[in-house]
Amino acid sequence: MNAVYLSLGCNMGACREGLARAVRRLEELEGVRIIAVSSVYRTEPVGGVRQPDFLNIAVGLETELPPDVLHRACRTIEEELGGRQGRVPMGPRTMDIDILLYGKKTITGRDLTIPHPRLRERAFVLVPLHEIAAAVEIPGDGSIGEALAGLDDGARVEMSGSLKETGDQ
Ligand code: PH2
Ligand code: MG
Ligand code: MG
Repeated sequence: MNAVYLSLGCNMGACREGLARAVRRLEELEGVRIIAVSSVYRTEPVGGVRQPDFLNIAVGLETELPPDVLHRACRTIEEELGGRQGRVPMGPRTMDIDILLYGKKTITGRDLTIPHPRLRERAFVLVPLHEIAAAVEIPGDGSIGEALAGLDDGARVEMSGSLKETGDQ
């Protein structure tokens, strides 16, 4: 069984509902068991264009699915939930699902790099991930807790309840 951590983000449409639906769709995948879901964080957009704040969460799961199969399944869920509209790089999207860590594996592929190449640089990824996986190791690179302690990202990240609560966005 592999412990896998994902980052989910949304800044278009009904995001809290969309994130909840995405988690349910992940749970429904054959061979996937959700082990942890972080709080919801309202986060300042990083990079790209002027755009609304994001809601971000981190999700931990156990799976036997190989990385490429899980990656395709995440793409399918993104598309079902509206995909990325406008296709602006780093731009607004209804659902983005990124694989951050896949057990102790490192993968450098054309479509998929694990650990996620910008994992250590982004508060909107590390803060939610730290909530559910502080002691988890980034292969060859220390723990999530150490990565967060060394983070140099002033971007705003605020806890904003859980997926079970209703809210705006
Ligand atoms: N995703 C991006 C680009 N910028 N900023 C925040 N705060 N949250 C995101 O999920 C995000 C982003 C591209 O995937
Ligand atoms: Mg992303
Ligand atoms: Mg993505």
